[in-house]
Amino acid sequence: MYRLYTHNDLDGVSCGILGRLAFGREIDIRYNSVQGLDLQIARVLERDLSEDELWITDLSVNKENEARLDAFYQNQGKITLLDHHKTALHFNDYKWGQITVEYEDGRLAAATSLYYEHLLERGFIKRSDAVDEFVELVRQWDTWEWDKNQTMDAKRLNDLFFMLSIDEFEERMVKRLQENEHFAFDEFEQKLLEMEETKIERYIRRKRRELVQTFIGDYCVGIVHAESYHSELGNDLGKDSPHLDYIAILNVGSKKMSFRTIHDDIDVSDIAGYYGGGGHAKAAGSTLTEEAYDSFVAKPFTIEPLRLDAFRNHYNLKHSKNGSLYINHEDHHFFIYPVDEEEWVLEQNDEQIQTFGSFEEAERELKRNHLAWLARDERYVQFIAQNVIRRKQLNAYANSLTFIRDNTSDTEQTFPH
Ligand SMILES: [Mn+2]
Repeated sequence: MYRLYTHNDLDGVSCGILGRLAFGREIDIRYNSVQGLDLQIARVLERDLSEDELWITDLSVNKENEARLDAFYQNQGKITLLDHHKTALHFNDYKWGQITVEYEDGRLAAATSLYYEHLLERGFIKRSDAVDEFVELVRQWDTWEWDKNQTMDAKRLNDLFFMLSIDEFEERMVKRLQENEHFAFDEFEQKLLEMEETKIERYIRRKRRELVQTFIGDYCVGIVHAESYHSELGNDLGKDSPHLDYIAILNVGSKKMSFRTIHDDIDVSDIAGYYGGGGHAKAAGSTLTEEAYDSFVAKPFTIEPLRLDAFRNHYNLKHSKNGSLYINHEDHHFFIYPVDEEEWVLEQNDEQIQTFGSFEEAERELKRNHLAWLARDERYVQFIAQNVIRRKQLNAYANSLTFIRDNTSDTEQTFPH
């Protein structure tokens, strides 16, 4: 018997699909959550597995199972653990561990692409264009390379995965890959996907209005509570607010949290690791511990959500050489304007607080530390008008000084109060 223990996400289940393609009914496939795997592994290792071959893909095991698996391997047991998570790299110390995070050409690895190559090498599966294409979509989805390459079918594949049960998805995909030369969605799936895309867009718009911002440790964090679409949320909210170091997505019901970042200099697997979880540099997760609950749920509870930058403006625009006006919850106003290309001034309530090398840096500082948003045109026009009036008053004032000076014969100046 062949046995596969794999993750219950798209990457993990696609390993199952490959296993089914290779071995049909000769393979026993178990889809597990990160938390559920260890119990399953402990249980199966109690059985007589002398005739069996085992794979664990897209997941790793705890210390006890690590020792058990090594003993099993030393005892002529056939086991391979294939994973692509950085947090699993220490399994490479074992002959039965094969962890690849990145290929030599710079592409990131996924469990599905690693298992496909493993099965090809062992001669268990036949290469085909359809399977190549399917594996590549899964790889791009799981490594988030689809976003950079705009491989929308990779995202659609994951959407479809979430719309169907695991069994139904597995069955559909196995049939598709066996019968077709190339991988494609059928008409029914395309219709479903269109509806789903509209639904996700609406969900993200609603969640954006619930996003709160705070500092936790050294990081400026965006926090949102959500049960679904964590990847899309993390990505869209992160891009919408690049001043945030990462986005924390909380599910108090399931006591889980996900971390996502769009920044290359931030590694959210460190943050997840701190709370006992793990993952990748750009996407990681952990359980919502009591400590995490305090930092991410209790303390930020009274913070008002981040307001959206005005998006229908014609005058008050970012990067404007005439200046951009921002306001915050305390009704302070902030003005960013260029002195020249390399010097941007940030003013708070008409007083300069700092200068920056670019508009982005000034806005980042403003958004991180003053929680301000781009004001609407009406407010901008009012602000500019007041400034014109103020300037006129200043000019009149300066003129009056000149007038006074011109009318005094001595050099002493009289200042009106
Ligand atoms: Mn994976």
